[in-house]
Amino acid sequence: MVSGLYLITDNNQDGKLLTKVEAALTGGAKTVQYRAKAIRPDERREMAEKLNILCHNHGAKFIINDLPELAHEIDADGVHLGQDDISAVQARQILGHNKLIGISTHSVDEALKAEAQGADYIAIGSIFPTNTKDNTKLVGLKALKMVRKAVRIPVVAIGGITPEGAFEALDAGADGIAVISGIMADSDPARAAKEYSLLFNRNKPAPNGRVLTIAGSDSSGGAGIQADIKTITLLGSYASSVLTALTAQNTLGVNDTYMVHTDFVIKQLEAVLDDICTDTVKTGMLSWGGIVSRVAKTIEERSLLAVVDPVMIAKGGESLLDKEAHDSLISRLLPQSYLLTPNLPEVEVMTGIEPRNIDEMIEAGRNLQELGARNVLIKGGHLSGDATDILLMGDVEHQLTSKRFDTINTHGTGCTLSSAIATFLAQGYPLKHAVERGKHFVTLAIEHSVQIGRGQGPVNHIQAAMQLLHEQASIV
Ligand code: 3NM
Repeated sequence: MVSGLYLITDNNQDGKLLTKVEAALTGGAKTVQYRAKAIRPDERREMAEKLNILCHNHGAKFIINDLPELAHEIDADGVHLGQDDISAVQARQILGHNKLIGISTHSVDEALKAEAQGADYIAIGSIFPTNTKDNTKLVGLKALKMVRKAVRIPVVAIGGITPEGAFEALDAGADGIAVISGIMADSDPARAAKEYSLLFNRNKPAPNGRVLTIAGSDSSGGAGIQADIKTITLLGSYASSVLTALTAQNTLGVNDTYMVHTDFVIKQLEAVLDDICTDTVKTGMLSWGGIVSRVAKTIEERSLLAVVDPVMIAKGGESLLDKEAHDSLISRLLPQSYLLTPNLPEVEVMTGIEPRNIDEMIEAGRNLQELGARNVLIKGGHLSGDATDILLMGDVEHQLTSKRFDTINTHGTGCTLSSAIATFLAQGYPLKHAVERGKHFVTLAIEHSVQIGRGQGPVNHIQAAMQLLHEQASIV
């Protein structure tokens, strides 16, 4: 069965093809199609043999474009044919019954014909505009939906598919998502592949998605690892945790802090990652430079998708990190973050810009991307008026606004937001959806806060989660 992320290679990537395909396989690609047009036959065969071994080592299928003889010679898993290539019947004679035959289609008629000829799966495209292939026909999501209804074999959507587009194609019934430029042209193909792969977690039974939080303990239960575990669990995912520090605190303040030794932080991290693994990571207070750089190294080595809440400044304005931790955060962790979620004082510490309006927030966000953050969410809660956040996704920017509530019970909002986003990503929502849902969740949690303790109390995770369930039930 062909399903999940389907990577297509289009050229030799300046000699980096094997490295990039390996990265995509690490990121979760389930099938690789080798599409090598302008290349000498002996070089093509040599590369195909290497890719075949690589895919099989990662438990992925390897398919050759257009050439059933080559697929047969190197014992690949199958062949993919265009409408002008040899027929599926002829390809079957060459390959036998145990191999896969895929056919490119552009309409219900072509899809039905491919199924009747014995195709094991079909590709349908182009779903969105693409610059990667000349002369493709734009068929759109509507054709994908109709084709999905018309045939029983797996349907792979292709053409111009970004993660947001993939989310829509999966809604339209696609079993697989085929991607070239979204992964091969990305400077970080492993994380790009992971971003697409996580979309297939959608609709799994609870706990759906695994989220690892790396943060400090808040004995009052409102923030830190406690807020993270409540958020992740109440939203329906599996929470694992690595503790970096213990605090003795309540709603009135932090009385004392007990640091966890860096080696023990890393032991916890490796124990989780070597066994249950995780779909996404959320980092909160990392305390010292040693912890920051070793956590960053692990995130890099394993190409983890990390939501980094750069906890640097307490609500009262005092610094929570020493100089070394602060420097490591900027030089080591920031370049490893899939999404960085600073508030305005943290933006100022990291960029030197003190944003006073939306334009300055965008400018500072671009600086953070230049420092290496893949995506940035700047939280505008410290400005007056409605709470407007800026999301920078690659070169696209979005403004997300929510109502401000008149309450002092906002302890734990940053932890709650970043772990909610990490949770929705792990459940198969693409970034913009995950951020919107996370923001909605934290807004509900602030709106429903009740007075717990005598000081700045916690937000209400349980009411927010119940409200979300209620909203979802009324949509269904
Ligand atoms: N076939 P990208 S579109 C190889 O419509 C191919 O059949 C298509 O590349 C079809 O992910 C396409 O960069 C190109 O848009 C897909």
